[in-house]
Amino acid sequence: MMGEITVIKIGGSVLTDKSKERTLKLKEIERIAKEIAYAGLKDLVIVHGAGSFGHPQAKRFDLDGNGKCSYYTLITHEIVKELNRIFIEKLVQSGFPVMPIHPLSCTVSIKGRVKKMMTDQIRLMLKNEIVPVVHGDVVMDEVLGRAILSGDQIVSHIARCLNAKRVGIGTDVDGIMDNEGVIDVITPKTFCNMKKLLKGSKDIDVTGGMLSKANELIKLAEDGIPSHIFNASRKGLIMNFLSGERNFGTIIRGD
Ligand code: IP8
Repeated sequence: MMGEITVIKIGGSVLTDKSKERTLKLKEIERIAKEIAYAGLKDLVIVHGAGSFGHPQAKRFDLDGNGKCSYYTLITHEIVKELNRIFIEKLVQSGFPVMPIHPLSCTVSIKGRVKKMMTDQIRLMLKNEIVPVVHGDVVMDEVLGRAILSGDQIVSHIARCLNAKRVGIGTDVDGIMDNEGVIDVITPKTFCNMKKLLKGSKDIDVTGGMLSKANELIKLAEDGIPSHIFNASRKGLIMNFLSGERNFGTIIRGD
């Protein structure tokens, strides 16, 4: 039986060193796998970003621009799949029942936005107490030929389809900041004034950093699904989020 669904995204900057191509933060991946396993939440969907296992390659091959070479698309997909396999391996070693889902095989986009993503297999996994682990990917696109799909967009799509109760976005910063520090709560109304404070990423990021993340989550909040951005690089916060705590990071909600 499926209960109330939680979707958590672990950013690529938490799992990999974004300043060096194809470089893992293996100790961090192990810690995160243990925290998720320890929290023991089964009605959970995990999504992860690509970090240095996808962004530098997509940039080099111009996959966020006009590059259409199918070989480069394949290489980029294989690299992010490699990160997914390693994360899955650490979750399994921590005693947590997971299975991979690769968006390229179940998603079609139109101008870089999800048009269709099959979620039946996600529902069946959850019904059978298996936690799906999905990732940002390159997918076939009806207009562009292929497009890079961020984990953030995948999070909001899955959260809507499954009517998720909670959405957590684990990044390598403490939340959304203004000049005085972390902003506790953001709503669509307050977001307009703070948009200008948000920037892209300092490292190579073909999907747009904090600004596109916030844009995605504001739309989700308008549809009635709140989300919580927090620092997943700080020990214990993933577990705290999964246990229902809310006194850290930034909450994005409808009003
Ligand atoms: O790291 C990007 O996903 P994100 C996916 O969640 C690729 O933005 C292949 C760069």
